[in-house]
Amino acid sequence: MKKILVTGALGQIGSELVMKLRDLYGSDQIIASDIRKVEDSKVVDSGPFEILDVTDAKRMFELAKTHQVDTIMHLAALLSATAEAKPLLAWNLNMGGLVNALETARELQCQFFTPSSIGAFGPTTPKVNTPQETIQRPTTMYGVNKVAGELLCDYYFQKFGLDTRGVRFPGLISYVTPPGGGTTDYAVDIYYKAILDGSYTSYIAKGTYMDMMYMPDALQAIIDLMEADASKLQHRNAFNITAMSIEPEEVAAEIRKHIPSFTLSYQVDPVRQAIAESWPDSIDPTAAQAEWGFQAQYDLAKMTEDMLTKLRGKLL
Ligand code: AKB
Repeated sequence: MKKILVTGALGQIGSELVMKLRDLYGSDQIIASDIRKVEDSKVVDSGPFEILDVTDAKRMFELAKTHQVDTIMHLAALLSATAEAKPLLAWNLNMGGLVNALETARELQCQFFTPSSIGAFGPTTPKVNTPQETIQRPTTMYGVNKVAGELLCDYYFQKFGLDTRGVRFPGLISYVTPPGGGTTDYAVDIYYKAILDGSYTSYIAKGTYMDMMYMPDALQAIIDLMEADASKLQHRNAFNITAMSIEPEEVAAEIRKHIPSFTLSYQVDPVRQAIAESWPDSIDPTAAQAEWGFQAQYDLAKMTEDMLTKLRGKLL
């Protein structure tokens, strides 16, 4: 039976991943951790929870050792827009946290997962159907962290034989925990505002395509990749995965099928727009499909219907 330490467990991915892992492997098998504790949180209340600042290498190692974990899922990180506002903090947290998690995994011989992102690409990367292996010269601190992270995970596999695995996530959309400080967050905010106000002002310009994915597909991808036959994995740490390539007008049109009066306007944020323009329009997930059977279940229409239904239940 797996015993998994999850860092950043109260974040956008962590708060849903922990619950799914507890359903799959048992509540006591999943050690959730985050830099702070939140009251009335399902993650905190449904199983073991530990306070962990991922830049504290000693505490991370001790926690992993005490709980005798065999897997580390390292999610704690600053997202792209926050990292651009606080680049040194991003370097220290994103890279420091990752190297501490990898070292803990190496010493305790754990299987290891950490996400990369479409942010690992840059303006000189081919923009459409971006290949699995291609130019990676990102122009953001987040992107620099993600490329370095992909390489570091490959290094730990090649040098130490550590079973490191990862995906390049697109923007993730969920009704459970809002993201914080990302460039793709508009695609979450738009659904909340559609329900609450019937209108949304987008900070991302009309016609700006980015890859996105609904959270259930993202969680399933993590589980499938971690359970995949290691002998079939050639890329290991940076599989392109995506469910849809969309821009604000397309999301609005889909929302209007359920809320006909919904209106969309724009007040473009130059910082997040520049980040979005430096990223691909669409990425090619064929390596993930071929090597471990990745397949998204939700397209824009199916996701929109589910988001609006769930958010109505939550917000109204
Ligand atoms: C962000 O916008 O920073 C993230 C990402 C695509 O990695 N959602």
